[in-house]
Amino acid sequence: MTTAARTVTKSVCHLDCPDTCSMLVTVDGGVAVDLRGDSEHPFTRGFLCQKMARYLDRVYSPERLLHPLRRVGPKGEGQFERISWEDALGEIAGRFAEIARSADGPQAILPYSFYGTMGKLQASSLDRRFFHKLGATILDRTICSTAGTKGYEYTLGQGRLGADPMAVPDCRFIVNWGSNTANTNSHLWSLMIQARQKGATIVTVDPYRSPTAERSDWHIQPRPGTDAALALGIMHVIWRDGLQDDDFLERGTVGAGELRTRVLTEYDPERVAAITGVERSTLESLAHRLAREQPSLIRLNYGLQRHGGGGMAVRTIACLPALIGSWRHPGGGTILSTSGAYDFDANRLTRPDLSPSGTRIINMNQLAEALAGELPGPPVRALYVYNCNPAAVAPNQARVAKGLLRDDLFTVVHEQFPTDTVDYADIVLPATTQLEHVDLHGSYGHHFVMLNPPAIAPRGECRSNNDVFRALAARLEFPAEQFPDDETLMRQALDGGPSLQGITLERLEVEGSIRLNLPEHHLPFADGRFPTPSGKCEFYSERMKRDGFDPLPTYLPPHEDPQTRPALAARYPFQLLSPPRPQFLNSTFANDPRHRALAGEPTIELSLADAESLGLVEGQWVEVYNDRGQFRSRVALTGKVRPGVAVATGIHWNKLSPGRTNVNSTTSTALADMGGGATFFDNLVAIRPFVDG
Ligand SMILES: Nc1nc2c(c(=O)[nH]1)N[C@H]1C(S)=C(S)[C@@H](COP(=O)(O)OP(=O)(O)OC[C@H]3O[C@@H](n4cnc5c(=O)[nH]c(N)nc54)[C@H](O)[C@@H]3O)O[C@H]1N2
Ligand SMILES: Nc1nc2c(c(=O)[nH]1)N[C@H]1C(S)=C(S)[C@@H](COP(=O)(O)OP(=O)(O)OC[C@H]3O[C@@H](n4cnc5c(=O)[nH]c(N)nc54)[C@H](O)[C@@H]3O)O[C@H]1N2
Ligand code: SF4
Ligand SMILES: [Mo]
Repeated sequence: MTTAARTVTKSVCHLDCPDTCSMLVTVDGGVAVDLRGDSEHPFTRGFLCQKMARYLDRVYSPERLLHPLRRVGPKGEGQFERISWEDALGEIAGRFAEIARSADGPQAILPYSFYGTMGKLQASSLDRRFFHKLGATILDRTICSTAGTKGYEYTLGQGRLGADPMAVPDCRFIVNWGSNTANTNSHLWSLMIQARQKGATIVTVDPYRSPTAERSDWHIQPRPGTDAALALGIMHVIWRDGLQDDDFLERGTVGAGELRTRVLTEYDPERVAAITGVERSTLESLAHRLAREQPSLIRLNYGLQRHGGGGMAVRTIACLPALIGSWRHPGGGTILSTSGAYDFDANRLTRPDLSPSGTRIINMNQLAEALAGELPGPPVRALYVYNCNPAAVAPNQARVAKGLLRDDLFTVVHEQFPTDTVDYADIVLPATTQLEHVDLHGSYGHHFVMLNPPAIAPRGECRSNNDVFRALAARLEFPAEQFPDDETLMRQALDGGPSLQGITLERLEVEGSIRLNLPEHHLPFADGRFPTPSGKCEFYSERMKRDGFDPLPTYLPPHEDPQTRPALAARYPFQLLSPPRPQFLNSTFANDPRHRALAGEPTIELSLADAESLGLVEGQWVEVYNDRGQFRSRVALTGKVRPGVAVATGIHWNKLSPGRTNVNSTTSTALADMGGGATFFDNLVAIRPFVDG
């Protein structure tokens, strides 16, 4: 056939990114030939980021997994033979059934997934139903955002609600707090630039001069993990100088008196400077401008919460807008996530009721411990990985790898590419990409519901996550009505609460993207009412007290803090941050030749003073290490960190890294204070020259 029509499909970017872009895919003769940002979409505004601009190279990459595979060599070596879907599904169903019947029971099976795709269907619908029905261990998906979400929720009553991103051009003072917005939320960044064109100031609070800090008007560089102390110092200055919004405090908060006493007595600018390294004059000026230049906005992101006290830090910063009344103004307040505005019926999609009560829950950050049999309950005998690459992204890689090498572990990996994790699989299943399957999307950075119809046929024998779970459910003779088709699932998801009223599949099929039923500028807390137990912003939280936390905002130092753990810091003197490179989306694209070329080799950024005292020079190969492990990288003297801090951007694949280990060889499985969150950036390391051989 040579004359198939040229069509344009409206697709949705599936990546774990707040922007959830609308994309136009041109298909000619069944082949996608062009992909670009949708210029009519109010948030996408016609551009995609550098990661997705060449997504078609990924879809048509010769490295794609196209057929089911069975392991033929030793674990970890990635040697496979092609098998049929029949054989692959038969083997998986057979092994699962056998484990479920054994004395260990179905909880010996562990699903392991994250948001390789954010789609409602392919990320979290039939997968959850399948493992619930099977009685498998429940995975607590904590690797990204749970610490801060919990802290934010204690304070404001909803972990995923805040200022309206579309109102950001009206802001006067914008703080990117632990947020590399220019790279990780580039469409919000462009709205910040619009605000700047109208006179706003853009500030970034980050221990690293990130690309966002570089492009900001003002960069404030605290010591890692000390953000709560900085926020408490801001409160001190605000109350001391009478810049608070007394009316909002009165109407909209509880515990203002107690908090005021605490910050005035305990968090004077000298003490805050000693903890954070931020000078008194900087703190005072930041506090004054944040309070006075309204609307002021704090874009809180995930960087600052990957520390021992990350939940408390977010909780503390989330108190600031109520103190200064910025919730009153369009664009004012904080933005952590917007996903709480969507009234999708998540339980209807995931059916937690199918899971036997009392089923074990495993925190995904503790995969190393789970595979080593160190957690309560039966041993993990089977692991089913999808939407995730734990053999590159999970902390304490040496122990994760040791677990994955276990001969008695049956591992299934459903993937698009031969990742680090695939190398450990017993059975590999080939996954469709976003252009090859259907999905329904919300967002955590805007307020549109979006439909992603398939634009092209699946490549090779690839199947979507839901297609595989339907097939496995059939083999295990689970009731067919619990595993319906994707259209039924989309209708169930859309049959939710008020923000979705009138948003139907039929409308989405025509319009592609529809804004939630919200006022033009959504001002969730302008009236001083919050969905907390008290109905106010809780400076004092009875729930936190009950859960064993300080009920008032406070500073909790990092687990691996040079100030409070000097003996550890004497051995491992650098606080190592490992945020993603702009070219990679976590470990996605880290195998793409073009993205890799742009990203360059693994680097460790150090201050000149530290490099000199270690006798290290630009470009030299070093080994970065601690008790958990080591990885190699080149010294980069970029002037972007202060002494005592190091930055290794990632996430490189282990097998494509020199020495075959990446930064997560050094990161810890210790949990944050709240939500079982990860502590990737709470990581003391030492650095020595790498000597080959
Ligand atoms: N290009 C790109 N975009 C992405 C991603 C990606 O991998 N690549 N990942 C997506 C995902 S899954 C997520 S969760 C988001 C993450 O979005 P962000 O939170 O913006 O991402 P990070 O780069 O992890 O962290 C932001 C900044 O926090 C800083 N930071 C580290 N520790 C501290 C601290 O103690 N205090 C303060 N104030 N700052 C600190 C880091 O130096 C970093 O520059 O981005 C999403 N978007
Ligand atoms: N040191 C350090 N470690 C980190 C972080 C950090 O900043 N520093 N960031 C952490 C954060 S915030 C996160 S969110 C995690 C992310 O970690 P992961 O969730 O592992 O994210 P990715 O590395 O993007 O891997 C997602 C995988 O899903 C696959 N995939 C995509 N779509 C589909 C699909 O439809 N079906 C199937 N079966 N597979 C699909 C992709 O091919 C890709 O390999 O990493 C964490 N790890
Ligand atoms: S900005 Fe985010 S949503 Fe948009 S194309 Fe890039 S990764 Fe996808
Ligand atoms: Mo994330």
